[in-house]
Amino acid sequence: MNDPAGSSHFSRRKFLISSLLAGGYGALPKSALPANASSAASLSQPTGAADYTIRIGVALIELAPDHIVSTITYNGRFPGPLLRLKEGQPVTVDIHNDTDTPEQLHWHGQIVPVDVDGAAEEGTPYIPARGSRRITFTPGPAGLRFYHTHIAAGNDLTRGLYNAQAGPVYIEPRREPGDYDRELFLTLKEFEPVFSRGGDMAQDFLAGNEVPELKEAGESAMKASLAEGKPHGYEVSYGAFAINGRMLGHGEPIRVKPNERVLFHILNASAGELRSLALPGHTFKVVALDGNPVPSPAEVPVLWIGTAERVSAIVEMNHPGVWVLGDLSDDDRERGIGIVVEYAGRKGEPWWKKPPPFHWDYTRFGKTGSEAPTPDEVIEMTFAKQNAAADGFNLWTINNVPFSMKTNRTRRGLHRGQRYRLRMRNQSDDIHPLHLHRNSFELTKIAGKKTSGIMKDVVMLGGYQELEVDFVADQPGPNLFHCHQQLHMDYGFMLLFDVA
Ligand SMILES: [Cu+2]
Repeated sequence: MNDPAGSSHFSRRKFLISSLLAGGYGALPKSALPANASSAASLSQPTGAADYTIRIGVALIELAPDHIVSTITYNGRFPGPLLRLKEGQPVTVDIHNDTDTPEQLHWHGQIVPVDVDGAAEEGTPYIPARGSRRITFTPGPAGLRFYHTHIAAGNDLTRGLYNAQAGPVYIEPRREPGDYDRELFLTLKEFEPVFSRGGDMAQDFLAGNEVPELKEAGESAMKASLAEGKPHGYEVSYGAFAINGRMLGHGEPIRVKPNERVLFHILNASAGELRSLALPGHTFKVVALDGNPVPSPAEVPVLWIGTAERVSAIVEMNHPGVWVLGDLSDDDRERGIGIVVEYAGRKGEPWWKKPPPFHWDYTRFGKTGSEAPTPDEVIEMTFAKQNAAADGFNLWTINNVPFSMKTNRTRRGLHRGQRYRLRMRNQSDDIHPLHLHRNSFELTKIAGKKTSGIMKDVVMLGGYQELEVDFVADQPGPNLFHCHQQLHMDYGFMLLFDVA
């Protein structure tokens, strides 16, 4: 006879033990794990020690003393351990999956082969449930990258990036620019996702104008759907936000000295949130976007960081006090997205002051007076939303077709070595953070304004706006293009470029 109380007691206990185990391992160097720690699936793999070991498993994360969440993590913590790699120096990573479902671990922003990239759509093998995989790759390009799960969540908010499966990667360049005193890594993330209807955040922070023709098409499609009696498609909102896994006021403050120059490496590891950050009385000198040095470093009062984007910015600590480095949204900041910056010898309540309105414009970090080379081919892409068309979820299309692995309609062949320009048009009012695996884009035109020299692997396309980016098709095999909002990529917003 099963004793319901007994069995639940057993599984609870088992859960606690596995989270304790998971919590016990940080980013361990060589041989730090017992040799028999690997599971059955890895028995046929080489037995030497890996450079890094990552364990995927459920753990409890203390966002604040009275706010503890259970979620899937890397090594029992959030963010996952900072992996410091060296450009061009091969690294071996053991990835253990202690969950009951197969996993993918994606090396975001790195140029690596399909076998290790971490996307099932490209053909990367899964890390089996209760199994493991050992991978070896050569890190690059240098700069701030990250690793995260690449599992579709669909309508299940316990899967994919709705969990805490993300961590920073820093690939040390062969030569480090040294215009700062120390560096700090901040990972932004939300917790406790719930479905909501409509009610999107204000999305008017990107510089540039809407294209009337795109707006008319998007609005009339929406109107027609609502007239048919359809509700607004589901969105996702969140109960708690954190920087480096702690809600505002509950982590250690960033302690600084006057005149210190701090290089912040900021990663937005959200499933779908676009974030802003300001530090009252201070400015950010943006030196790199998505880990790539920008041609024209420039000072800005506010950072806007789309889903999966990274910003590296130097702050000169020249305004002593106790401050909140936080999101411009009062609501999100009160629910945790901020961190206290405390000057030596200063005490008291941290101060917040909302900065004046500021539009984020990638082009101000671009080359001036020079255009990108002419591409070999221009690919036109229009993104559109079919309101609530997939069981109440919005369905996303590229040139009217939602992604499918079953047809060839969402694959496109490219010639190796050719330079392609993606001319992208957004027929929706959402901002889409667009990502191409195993490549970097060069931004060439944003909302009508030409630019060059800015290399990124994610770029935000504003509501009803246009954007052009170039890339050279030099990675053979499938290269996955998608919107980085979990909800959008899971419902159609993907395409495969096959380079041959
Ligand atoms: Cu999107």
